[in-house]
Amino acid sequence: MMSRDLRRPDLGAIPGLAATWPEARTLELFRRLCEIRHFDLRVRRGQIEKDVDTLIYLSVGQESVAAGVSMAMRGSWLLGQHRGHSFYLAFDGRREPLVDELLGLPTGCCGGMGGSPPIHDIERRIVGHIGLIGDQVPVAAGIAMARPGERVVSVFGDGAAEEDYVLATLGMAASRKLPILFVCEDNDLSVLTPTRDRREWLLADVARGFGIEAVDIADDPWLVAHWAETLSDRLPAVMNVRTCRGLWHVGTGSDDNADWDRFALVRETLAELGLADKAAAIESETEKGVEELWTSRLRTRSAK
Ligand SMILES: Cc1ncc(C[n+]2csc(CCOP(=O)(O)OP(=O)(O)O)c2C)c(N)n1
Ligand SMILES: [Mg+2]
Repeated sequence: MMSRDLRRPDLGAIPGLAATWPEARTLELFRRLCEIRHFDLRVRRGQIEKDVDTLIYLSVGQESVAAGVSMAMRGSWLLGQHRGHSFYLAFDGRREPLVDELLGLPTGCCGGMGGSPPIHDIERRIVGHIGLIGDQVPVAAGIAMARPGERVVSVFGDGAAEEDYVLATLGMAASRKLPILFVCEDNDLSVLTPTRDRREWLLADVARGFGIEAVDIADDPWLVAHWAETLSDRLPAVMNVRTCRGLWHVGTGSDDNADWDRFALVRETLAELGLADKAAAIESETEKGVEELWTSRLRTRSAK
């Protein structure tokens, strides 16, 4: 099976899954999605308006992966890649040092010098990325070995999945039974190169070859949360999640050619569940909260 054939918004779907969730849990899931989306849209605006002049990588379009995984794994160690605001927020990283970092303030989590890739909040077990794609995966294994009994989430892209040290780490995690949930945010792109021009193998097949349980699914957030929860008791495990990058690789541009619009699909499901009004209220609340945060940090910056 070629990777491209698996790029479908319903890959791995479990019909009726969302309807089995209690309303409060669904609304919490949607709140996390909205926080990520409105945060990154605000970062984008900040760069367009020249308040943000650092290196940024945005998760617009891919929000549901982090939101879904966090429903089961918040509190674990988290090692993400350069496109990491989504996981940082979903794993409850502190907001102010993140905004300050993007605004170039010394109170930022990297002293205002790093931009998106190295954002971290060690007290909350969120470890930053140095910029070499996939290198966070062996580091995640190191943390799992150094901290027996603590779970680790290791996030990487479909491009990074091709690095030898990522694949070697899967083998090691299998041999040592390390409690790591490996999450591949598979947007089918390494910068601008689609997967079909890079490889023919599937990450899930490779993982299974090592004896690791693996799923290959679309980014329906209920489905992502379902598998994160199911696999959290059977680690190590791999989730390859098909998702769509809504903006350019780096910065703020948009090429408007995403295979699907997950956020719109989630809104449709919420409407089917009779939750359209509550969802709309959550969306405007989170948007307002993000705006208030940015206004207050921008005010702090101009006072300096
Ligand atoms: C080891 C290494 N090789 C190459 C690069 C250059 N590079 C930066 S981002 C990127 C693509 C990453 O793709 P993916 O892992 O799928 O993440 P995405 O940007 O799609 O989220 C590449 C090749 C790098 N940073 N590190
Ligand atoms: Mg990619």
